[in-house]
Formats: sequence, structure tokens, C-alpha cells
Amino acid sequence: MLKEGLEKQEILKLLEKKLEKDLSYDSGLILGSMCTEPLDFAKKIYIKYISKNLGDPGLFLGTAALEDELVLEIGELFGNKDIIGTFTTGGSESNLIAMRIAKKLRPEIKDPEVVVSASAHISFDKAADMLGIKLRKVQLRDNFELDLNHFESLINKNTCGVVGIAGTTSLGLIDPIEDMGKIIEGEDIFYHIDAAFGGFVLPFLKILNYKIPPWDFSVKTISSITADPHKMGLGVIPSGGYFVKDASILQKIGFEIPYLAGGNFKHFHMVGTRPGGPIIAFWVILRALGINGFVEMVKKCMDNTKYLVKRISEINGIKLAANPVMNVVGITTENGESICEIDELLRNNKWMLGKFVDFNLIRVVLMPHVKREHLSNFTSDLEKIVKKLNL
Ligand code: 0PR
Repeated sequence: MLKEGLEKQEILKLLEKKLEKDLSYDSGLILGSMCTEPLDFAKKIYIKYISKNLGDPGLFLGTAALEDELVLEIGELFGNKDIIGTFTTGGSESNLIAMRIAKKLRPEIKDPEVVVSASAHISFDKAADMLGIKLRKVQLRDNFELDLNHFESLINKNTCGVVGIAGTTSLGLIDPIEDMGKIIEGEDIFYHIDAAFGGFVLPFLKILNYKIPPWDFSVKTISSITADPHKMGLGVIPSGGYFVKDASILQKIGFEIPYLAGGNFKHFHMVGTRPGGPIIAFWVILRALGINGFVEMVKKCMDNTKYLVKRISEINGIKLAANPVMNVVGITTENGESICEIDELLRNNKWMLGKFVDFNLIRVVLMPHVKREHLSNFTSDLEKIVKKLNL
């Protein structure tokens, strides 16, 4: 550490140099990210309220009430107004909370197991590792959809939880959530939905008349949902959301901190000090956009998705890994050859996509920062690369 502080100008110069290698969303090169540039107004609000700490809600009663209001609104969007919830640091924390609840609600199970799809996000492996839960992975069919028969066969007396995904990380697909619910109906099994990505896409796709299978609290068997503002909610990082149908769960397994200014309060998030700024920013985003603003944003993303799908169909040697349900597109080779070489050549040209080696696909996420001209440049580079490789 320096002994003497530097002048602001000098610090800024040093900083700029250090951050030179970072890409920006408006460069058009970030094609595989699930995050995007937050709404401008929300950024300003975030900075203004950056010191709010919901780790001690008694000090910030206004922010705490605002969070409750937001949870109600999200409940309405997700098919049940009576839910409780908490904003988190992201999908990984929310999924960890869900896994903990699943385990805690079944203390009699000595070797608890949770059943998830093979396309589940790595956060479930992390949570299982930390909580001593055995993760049972459901195999996928050739079209990357979850194999319902295999799902059923993995459920046994040690199953404390099952997970459905509404927007898989690799392809944005939706598990057969209603049918999975029917299989566990009447059992004492916690049913969690990971809609970290899909949560702020699917309600708006439905308004746009896309055929969306039931995935939210309208499915009676569902116990909780993860949905992240810092993905398609246009929120600032970090902001995740975790929502639970049965309020009594918090009373049963919530943590308590008796010494805080606001007195005792039950909570189930993992962090202590908890940023209020992103939550306030999300409250502002919902008011700035309204349902119609989100619908418009999602429509643009889907128009770009359709454009990309069309361009891929025009390139010999590659194809879609699956038909996109939302604004996530997986590209694979037509002849089954490894996708890795294409990915490497794309990266050499600075195109940053997601690479899923297990599924042999590269992922484009059509986030709001991805524009038509970026896609046009990207696909003409892709076409040249595929030609060069003679696929
Ligand atoms: N659940 C699903 C379905 C996800 O896709 C993700 C992350 C998570 C949970 C975990 O969310 P957090 O990252 O908020 O904890 N999905 C992205 C992915 O792994 C995260 C991401 C975002 C990756 C931006 C890269 C990036 O540039 O692909």
C-alpha cells in the first residue's frame, strides 16, 4: 500500500490503464453473457443509495419496506401474491438458500438427495458440496430436454428436493415443470424452480403470445423460485431474487440476529451486510419500464434471436443445437465434430461466446446490448470460419 495518497487525476490515469483490457457491452463483442448494461436511471439511483445496508434493516426501514413491496410485485408477476422473498447477490446464492431449505425441512433424512437436470447451473453442485447433499442428475434426451422417466426413477425416500429449470444456462430451455410436479405431488419434497435467467423473460413472452408452458407459482407443487434482476431484469450487479410460497418456512428455519438495531428478525439469505442499492435500483426499474417496457425489451431480444436463427440456417456446416424458447441460441456442428475449433477462432477475432464442451455447443445470449449490426458482423465472421474449417 502507498504511504501517501495520490492526486485524483493520477489515480484515474492509473485506473484507466489497469482496466484497458476489459470489454464493454456496447462493443458488440460480448455475445455469451447473461448480464447486460443496467438501465441508466437505475445506475444513478444505485450510486445515490450505495451505502444502504439491509444486513441491518432496522436502520433502513424504508429500504426494507421497499424490498417487501417489490416481493409482492414479483409475486403478482409469478402467479401468487402471498409469497415471501429476499433479494440476494445472484442466482448462486438463491439456489444455495433453496437447497438449504430442502435439507432443513427433512431433518429425518440422514443422506439427503436433490434431483436436478444434467443441464443445471454449477451453483447446485456448489450448494450440494457445501451442504452435504447428494446431487442426482437427470439425463437429457437427444434434444437436450430432461428425460422425465429418468427423473422419476431418481426419486426415492432420501429425496428432500427436486429442481426444475425455467431457462437453462446452456440453451434457455424449460424443463417439463408441471409434469415433474405431478410426479412428486403429495410427497414431502421441496420443489424449487431455477428461473435465474427466465424469470424476467417468460412473463413477457407470454404477453407476446409465445406458447410458454407453466413454470411459476401457478403450478401448485412449486415451493420456491430463483429469478435474477441482474440478468434480464436490467438490474445492477449484484442483484438476485429468491421467492418462497409458504411464509411459515421462514419462521421454521430462518436465522436470527438478536443484537441488531432493529431487533430480532428472521432471514434466510447467506450474506450479512446486504446491499440495498441494487434493490432500490430494481424498484426504480420496474417503475421506469412497467410491464410494457419489459415486453418491448424482450420483443427486441426475440427479434434478434430470430435473425440469428435465420443466419445460422444459411451457413452450411453448423446448425442450432435446439430450437430456442427464449433469447438463448446454441450453435453446434452439423456433422458432430467438436465445436472447440470454431469457438477458438471466434475468440481470436474477439467474439466472446459461452462454450459448453459437454453439449458440444457455443452459446449466444441475445441480451439487450446485442444489436442487429453486431449479429450481422458476427455471423459473417462465423461463416468465413466455418468455410475455412471445411465442415
Ligand atoms: N441459474 C442459472 C440458470 C444461471 O444461468 C445462472 C448463471 C445462475 C443460476 C447463477 O447466477 P449467478 O451467476 O447470478 O450466481 N448464469 C450465467 C452463466 O453461468 C452467469 C453469467 C453471467 C456468466 C454473465 C457469464 C457472464 O458473462 O452462464
